[in-house]
Amino acid sequence: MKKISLLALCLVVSGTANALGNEAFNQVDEDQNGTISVSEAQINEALSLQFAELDVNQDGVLSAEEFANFQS
Ligand SMILES: [Ca+2]
Repeated sequence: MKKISLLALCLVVSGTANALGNEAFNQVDEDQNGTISVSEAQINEALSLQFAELDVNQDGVLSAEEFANFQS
């Protein structure tokens, strides 16, 4: 629960600070493979709900660029 709260905070701040945005991305990208899968996105409800919309190229995973469009 503490981990999710910290993540939410990072996501809120990510709109104005790119470094923190990258930190949020790395936290969601649990296996650190550079993309966020559907299961990884489930750590954050808002992210999970927006997943299909954020996946612009429809490849089933979110890149850092696609994740940057996430609005928490
Ligand atoms: Ca990943």
